[in-house]
Amino acid sequence: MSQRTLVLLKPDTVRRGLVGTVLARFEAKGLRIVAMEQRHIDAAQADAHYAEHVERDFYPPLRDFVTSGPLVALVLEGDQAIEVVRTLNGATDGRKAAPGTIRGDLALSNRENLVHGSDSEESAAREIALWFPHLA
Ligand code: RTP
Ligand code: MG
Repeated sequence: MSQRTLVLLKPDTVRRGLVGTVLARFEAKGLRIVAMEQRHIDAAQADAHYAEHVERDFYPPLRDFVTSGPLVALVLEGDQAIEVVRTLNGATDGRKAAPGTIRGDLALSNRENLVHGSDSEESAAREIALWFPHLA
């Protein structure tokens, strides 16, 4: 079943010059880029995106990180795109993520882990509406 999912290439991806490398992995997998934009978000947009995490202990440094510089937001489309992107991204903690995944190959942090991918159909719909309202 074709799905759309919201992906972020977080500020560490931009800072490290890995936008092309990470995008190439999604494209090579066969996912189609529906929309893509580089943005430097403010705290309000971070809070809206991470609504489920705003009360968590780890959230204040996460907010500082995702607002620390430009990121690239995109919508990817393809068969089972939500789960496929999560599998490509790998486990949250880059130190534990499996080799072959984006985080496993390229990240060494639990916070600065390069990528975000929507975690369910409901999250994808909410996040696509938040980042790209014209697609909702
Ligand atoms: P994401 O939402 O970014 O795709 O990552 P995820 O589902 O694998 O992880 P999630 O649990 O949703 O956490 C969101 C982001 O918060 C940062 N994080 N820091 N204990 C910590 O310091 C901690 N835990 C999570 C990461 O940037 C994670 O991707
Ligand atoms: Mg998540």
